[in-house]
Amino acid sequence: MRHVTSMTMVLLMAGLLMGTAACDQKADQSRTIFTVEGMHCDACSTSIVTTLVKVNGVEEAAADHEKGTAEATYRPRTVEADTLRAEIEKLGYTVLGMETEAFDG
Ligand SMILES: [Cu+2]
Repeated sequence: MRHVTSMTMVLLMAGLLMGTAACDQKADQSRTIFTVEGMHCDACSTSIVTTLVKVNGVEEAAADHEKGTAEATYRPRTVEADTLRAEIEKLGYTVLGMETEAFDG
């Protein structure tokens, strides 16, 4: 009986440790889709893409002035979505929304 109890404890502790590790670990890659107000033509979307890809940590960027969206794939350990939002707003556009998804590996 004693043995069973300690085994259960060990399993519980292992579960807790794994849970903690998963929470601390940032994903390797994130993608954020920005809803952008103020893009009117290809030059607008191009300037957003050009600006985003220059940011350290950004791996890919795209923008669509017809849909009013821009998106970036980046390393969340290096750069945050808020930084990218600030870069877009520095160009004179307004970011109305952000949606981020994280990937592992
Ligand atoms: Cu334009």
